[in-house]
Amino acid sequence: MSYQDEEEQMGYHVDSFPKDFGYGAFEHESDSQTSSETKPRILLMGLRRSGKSSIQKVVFHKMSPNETLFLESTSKIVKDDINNSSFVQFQIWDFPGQIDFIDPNFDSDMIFGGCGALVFVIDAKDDYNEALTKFKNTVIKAYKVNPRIKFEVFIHKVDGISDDSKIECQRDIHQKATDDLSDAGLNQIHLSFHLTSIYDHSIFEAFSKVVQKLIPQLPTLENLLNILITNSGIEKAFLFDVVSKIYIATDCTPVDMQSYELCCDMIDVVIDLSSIYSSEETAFDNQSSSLIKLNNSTILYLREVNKFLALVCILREDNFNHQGVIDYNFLCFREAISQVFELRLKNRKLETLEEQDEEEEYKNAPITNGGTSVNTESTDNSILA
Ligand SMILES: Nc1nc2c(ncn2[C@@H]2O[C@H](COP(=O)(O)OP(=O)(O)OP(=O)(O)O)[C@@H](O)[C@H]2O)c(=O)[nH]1
Ligand SMILES: [Mg+2]
Repeated sequence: MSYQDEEEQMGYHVDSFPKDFGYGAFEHESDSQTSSETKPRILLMGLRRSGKSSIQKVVFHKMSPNETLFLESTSKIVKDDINNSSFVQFQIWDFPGQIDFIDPNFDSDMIFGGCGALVFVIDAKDDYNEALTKFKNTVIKAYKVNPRIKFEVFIHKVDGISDDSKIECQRDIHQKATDDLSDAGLNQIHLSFHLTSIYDHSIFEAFSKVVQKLIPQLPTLENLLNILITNSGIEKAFLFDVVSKIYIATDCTPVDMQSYELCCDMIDVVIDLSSIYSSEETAFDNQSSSLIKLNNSTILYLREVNKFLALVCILREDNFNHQGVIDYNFLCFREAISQVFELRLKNRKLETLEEQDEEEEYKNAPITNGGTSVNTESTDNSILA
């Protein structure tokens, strides 16, 4: 069932972005769309009512946080395709809280096999001991099937909790979770912890970090951003996926929440205004840019990078005197990004051709060992790939 259908049935309203300003196929990719089976998966797991479906709806479907109060409990695995940019293509699987791994219908090889990241949501406002037990069992099971999974713990619903209590809660959960895993002989597993709430930007920030780990080109993107900021007098730059407002890369300077929030708000302003005053096609196109001067001599500057991505920078007003240099550097940056896309597309096409060749070779290989076709070369290649 698509989100649109669900939305109509439940009659809730989705704010901020117009409905048609959604994800779609990236035009360069139409001939090489990754099939949903091969897209990396992000699994959302955790106890019932911990907030999994709310996170998915708020981050990827623009549901306003208050509307999540009316979400019904999930009864079966809900798979959601995210095609937001050429770099970021994945599926999110939202699990029902009561799912039981001992159930013979739970095909753990299939579920954890193609999984890139497992997000385990723990309700910080609830007693979390039961959640930790479930977390331990989940990690043990998932790691056995696929040791490459990234394990991400969202200590969720931290709105209305004081900063001290948040830190104490994170420390306690971190300690207990790592102790549980070392008791199970799994010290080598790396866990990442995030304090999150759907009522502020923390959930977008945390999801940005989860998604970034699934982007193989991340170091290249970060490098390009570093080069851009050092040569343009920019303080901070984010490469945003415009629809979800998750940032897929930033430069190497530390991220502070306030700057991230400012940049998110800027995207909202730009998209909302241009959706009102321009046509559907031009709401976000290659002419899209915006400049906002703040009252503390700081400038926010947004430029379109491609159909799905925008660069949002924070810089001092004095440094903006050389706007020509900044704009020129930006064009070089945009060109470099498109080259990364092209390279990736070429590699994909090559991979597909190689796979086809291998299949052909395999079919034509001499038959030995009483009917079993043996072709060591192609087997080696497929392991390397
Ligand atoms: N205060 C607060 N409440 C939240 C937050 N996230 C989700 N909730 C609330 O938690 C309740 C449960 O949310 P769901 O998203 O349905 O939980 P779930 O994990 O999908 O539950 P199941 O589908 O039953 O497994 C809803 O009433 C949400 O409004 C949050 O960040 N803060
Ligand atoms: Mg749910």
